[in-house]
Amino acid sequence: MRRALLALLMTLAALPLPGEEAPRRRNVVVMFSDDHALSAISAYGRSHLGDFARTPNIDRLAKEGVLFRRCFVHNSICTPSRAGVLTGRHSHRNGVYTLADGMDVRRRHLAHFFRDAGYQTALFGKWHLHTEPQGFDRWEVFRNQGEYENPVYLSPEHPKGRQESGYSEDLSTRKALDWLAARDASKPFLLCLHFKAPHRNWIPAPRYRGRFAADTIPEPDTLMDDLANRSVAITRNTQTIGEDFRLREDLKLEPPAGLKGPALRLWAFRELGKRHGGLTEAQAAKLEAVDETRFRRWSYQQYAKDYLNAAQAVDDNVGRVLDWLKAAGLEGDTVVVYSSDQGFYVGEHGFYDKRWMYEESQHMPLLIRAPGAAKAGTETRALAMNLDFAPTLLDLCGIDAPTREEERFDGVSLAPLLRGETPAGWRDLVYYRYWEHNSHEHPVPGCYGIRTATHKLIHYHGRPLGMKGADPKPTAPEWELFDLVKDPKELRSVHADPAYAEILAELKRRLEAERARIGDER
Ligand code: SGN
Ligand code: CA
Repeated sequence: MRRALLALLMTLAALPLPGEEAPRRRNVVVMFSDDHALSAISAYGRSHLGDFARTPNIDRLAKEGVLFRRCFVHNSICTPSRAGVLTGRHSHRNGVYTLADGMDVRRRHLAHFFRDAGYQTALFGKWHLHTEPQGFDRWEVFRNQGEYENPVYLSPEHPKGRQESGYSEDLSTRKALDWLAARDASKPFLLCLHFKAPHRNWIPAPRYRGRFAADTIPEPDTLMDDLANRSVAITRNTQTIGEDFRLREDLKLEPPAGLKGPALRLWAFRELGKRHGGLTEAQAAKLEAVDETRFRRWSYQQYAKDYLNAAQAVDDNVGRVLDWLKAAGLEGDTVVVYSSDQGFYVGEHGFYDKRWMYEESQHMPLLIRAPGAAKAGTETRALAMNLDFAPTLLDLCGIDAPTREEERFDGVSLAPLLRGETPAGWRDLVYYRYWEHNSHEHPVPGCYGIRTATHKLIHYHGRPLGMKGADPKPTAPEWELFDLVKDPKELRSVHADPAYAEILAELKRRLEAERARIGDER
């Protein structure tokens, strides 16, 4: 009897008092783009792209939420980054090392954890984890990278895909909003809207095609980087603007049939000169040899314009989702995240693409709006990672993190940072590992390293390790050490500078300790 009475009292104590709100079950919207560089997001401040990079809708999230200045990816390539976001685990702990690895369909991740807690879950847009998405009540995804125009969507009803007409980002967003409108309003939701843009080959929505045609986009001051004073590896890159572009797909040129080799390149140089160098037909015809500097600078104009124009549709659609949430009265109950699978080079070091552990590609944008849980309009410089997204979202929604060994997170919840608190003992480094040793399209040797608030240590270990898609040939090991305070653009590795001997030894010790801590010792 006494026990029953006690149980009743305890139940009553757990109920909200009159006038007190029941614990809220927040909804979650994750908007995740592909290859969106911080330099192209105006919330991050003025970059070399100046006023040409304007993202008013993503910037709303900065005004109403928290902007993370130092969020880094654990492996700067699409498929592994996405697996890291979903599982909260490093590559060696989720089995997705390279672009060629699929997500094991038995592996439980973010969507399962939300669904188990009573959430409705949905995913629209890019997936790129090769196997069929699991854990989502509803999904419609691109096959592999997907297409910008008239994309094919795979879904449970159309496992082989069905083509739709329109522009990728607008279509995926329409699907997401339709799903929201038709959802069961008595349950909370997790919506993942994964954009395709601004991935190569940077095809803008029709409404932005030709925008900036008459303008000159400012160049980064490292566009003509000679790549001296760094690893041998960086000099062997094949992601240099101009030189490593395809004339048709990347430069949007239409070469006449029959032209090949040097004659074709000279033709392209003249065309670029007319389009981006202000040359008349007669002036262009007088160009007798390709000038590599001008070839890169003119190619950069084409690239930067296409990149910014493709990214604009992402921003538009972020705005559509934010407007919808507001109109539906859900703004105050919904956590909104904006991020991208990694950073990207928009001309820095003369590059496009990612993969390297240098700042532009290791860096991820991250903005989180969480009414009641995040201090609006603030920013943090604490070290964050993509592996933290899943723990953070569960935490914000009051869902326990998984405790099974094979599901336990490597990342941690960013919730204290959202409240403006940096807990004592917060991580003082982030670990990075790229496994796709010299894969054919853009060879970057397998490497691992750490980034602290002030330094970056990178080790190209040279071992292919039998990774899918990697080159089986080993390479000579190399080190790079950057002093991010004195050399934020990473133009001079100081690993062999005697003045840094002590710092180097200390960072090598910390790197080994981190590898041992997370069990990544291959
Ligand atoms: C494609 C691109 C590459 C890019 C990879 C990986 N070439 O292969 O430039 O590095 O995707 O991108 S393309 O000519 O086909 O566009 S990722 O976003 O999936 O990691
Ligand atoms: Ca990507």
